[in-house]
Amino acid sequence: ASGKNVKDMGAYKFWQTQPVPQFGEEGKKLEEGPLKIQTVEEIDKEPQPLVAGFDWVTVDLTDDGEMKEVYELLNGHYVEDDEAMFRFNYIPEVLRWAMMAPGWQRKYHIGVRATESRKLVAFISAVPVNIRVRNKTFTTSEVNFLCVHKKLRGKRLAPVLIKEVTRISNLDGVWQGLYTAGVVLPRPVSTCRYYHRALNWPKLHGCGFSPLPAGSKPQYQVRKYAVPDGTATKGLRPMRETDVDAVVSLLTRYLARFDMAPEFTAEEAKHWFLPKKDVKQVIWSYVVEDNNKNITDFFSFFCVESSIIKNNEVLRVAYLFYYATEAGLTTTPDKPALKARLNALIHDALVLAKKAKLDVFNALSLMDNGLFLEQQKFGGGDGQLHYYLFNYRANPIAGGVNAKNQL
Ligand code: NHW
Repeated sequence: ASGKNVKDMGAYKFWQTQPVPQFGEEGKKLEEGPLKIQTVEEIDKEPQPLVAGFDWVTVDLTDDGEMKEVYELLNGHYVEDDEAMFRFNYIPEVLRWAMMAPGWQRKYHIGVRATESRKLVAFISAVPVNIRVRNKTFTTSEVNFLCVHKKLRGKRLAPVLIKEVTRISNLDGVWQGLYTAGVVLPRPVSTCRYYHRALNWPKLHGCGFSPLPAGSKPQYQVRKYAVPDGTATKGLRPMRETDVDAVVSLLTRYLARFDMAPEFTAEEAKHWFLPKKDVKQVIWSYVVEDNNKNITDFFSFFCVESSIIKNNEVLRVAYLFYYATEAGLTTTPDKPALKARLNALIHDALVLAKKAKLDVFNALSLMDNGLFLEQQKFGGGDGQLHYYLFNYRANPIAGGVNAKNQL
């Protein structure tokens, strides 16, 4: 991801005006909570005017034509790696899953069109998410897919889009935001590192994603990353709609172990974890059912493609999503048992992802991932993911760093 990596607040002309924790106050233990309190009456009823030649629109993602416009904007202009070798390719099925989650409203699919050509040139979106930070739970707008056409970069359009999604949220009585980015902004609540586990090493090598380590040979790498044909965990099966309540219960108890986590309703769990009848599958979720028909374990991963810019092919990338296991919930947490169980589950996740023809499996240094990343042959990547809260001061959440140190 591009952007500056400086921690000088003066450099952040826009962000220094926003209710976010600023650099320079780290280290002190602060009282957690909103930074700025306002009422709906104080919020502008109209958006800020755009420069001449551009109009605000809301995008109708239920319309295939408008969905295609968002897809094409992102496909050509969304996030790239530092060397511009790969760019996210969020297909409509993924965009629908991500932006039409329970509670979605069309007014949060905010676009900018060129007045004359009607071309969509910028976009930002949000969905409501209930998030718990330590012992407080609040509603946030989770902002994603901020994108400005490459020809309009550097013209301060991003701050205008961010202010617009803030205004729309505020008019709905939502005062907090949640977002992640590869760039450093004031000020991350947590920072994670990306880890990658090759599934299709020859393809990853061919496109420049995985170098051949010095002294190794391609066939050694292929052997290193080979996975068995079948899964090994007894009772493992795809999650079904009838599992939703059991999964929510298990996941809620498991996520209570962490300082920051979303809270899932049954409706949200259904949306986020159960595959839709789409042309292309986006989400894979599995449970382990024991002899007494109890759900003891759960894991999920989703796929987002990346375009390989040089040859227009795509990499099919799996991202580890939520997981939970009873092995992490014993009153005296037994680390060896948790470690063994997670390794077994993630090993099976790799088998299933390979079967689904995914090329690489990504995970972050968060939750309990430090217990399996090394053993499952994940390697640390260049990318970092910073987590941000808008209008909420929180002491840093160490999850990412701890997980990394456990390796
Ligand atoms: S992160 C992915 C963001 N998108 C991309 O990287 C796509 C490729 N890049 C672009 O399209 C996931 C443009 O470069 C963008 C910036 C649009 C990024 N987040 O218009 P200007 C998300 O979608 C600041 C926040 O001239 P530009 C999450 C930058 O620091 N701010 O730049 C999005 C500078 O401010 P400063 C970012 O290159 C969360 C200003 O933008 C940013 O033409 C949004 C420059 O603007 C980023 N990723 O366009 C926040 N990248 O203070 C939501 C740059 O330094 C907040 N900037 O002068 C919560 C709101 C909801 C609250 C509810 C109560």
